[in-house]
Amino acid sequence: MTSRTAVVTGASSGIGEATARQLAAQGYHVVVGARRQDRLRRLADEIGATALPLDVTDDESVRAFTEAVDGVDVLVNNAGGAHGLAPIAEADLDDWRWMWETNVLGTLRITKALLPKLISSGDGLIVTVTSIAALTTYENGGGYTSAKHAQGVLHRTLRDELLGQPVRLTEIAPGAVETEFSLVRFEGDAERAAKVYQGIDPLVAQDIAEIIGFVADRPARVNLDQIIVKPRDQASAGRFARRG
Ligand code: 8X3
Repeated sequence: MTSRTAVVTGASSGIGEATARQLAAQGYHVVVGARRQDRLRRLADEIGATALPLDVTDDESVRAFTEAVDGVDVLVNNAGGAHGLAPIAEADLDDWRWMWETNVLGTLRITKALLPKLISSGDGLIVTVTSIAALTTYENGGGYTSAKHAQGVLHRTLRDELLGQPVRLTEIAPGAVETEFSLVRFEGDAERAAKVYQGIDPLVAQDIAEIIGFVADRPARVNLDQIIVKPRDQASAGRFARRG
């Protein structure tokens, strides 16, 4: 039984929740952070994790969270998401601000805050869940792709800056994963969200969680730098093989 501690952000649903379950099953002491406390506590009770309130866009919340965590071996930067799907010409500044705050500055805030603990663990690991949107652009996706690119650059820069320190860094860049992602992007429009995954066999949160579990359990010498994972039915951000 490992006594390693893993922090998972955005853990109240989707990839974050599945990752928390996966790491708990692998014997990690998991600290789950998210804004939605009711869901988070239910999850924590179920898997024997510690639930702490966390809003990665808020300095004070990140400070309190960091203080409450004794030691950290693994940080999974999962909090983030998309708001809207609009051409640049019609960009909603508030949507852009939200995406940059959560994906980019949120990752920066929590990573910076937990970095001393990750280094002093002697074998730290930072997994950042970006997206294929961190590697490509697509029409109407500028707010999200630019935020994901910036988040990816932050993560990859840290890989360089931490060279020589006992911290591994893995970027996971998923394509279409059926979670609440599209529901959030389309502000609760379930019909529009469902269309994103219509006629394809999308990835599910557990697929990503198992990859993170695999990454976490590699020996300290093994750094999986970047993992791109898409459904078989998806060739690129905009190309899907849809049935029916
Ligand atoms: C989600 C994947 O293709 O909608 O991160 O940008 S995509």
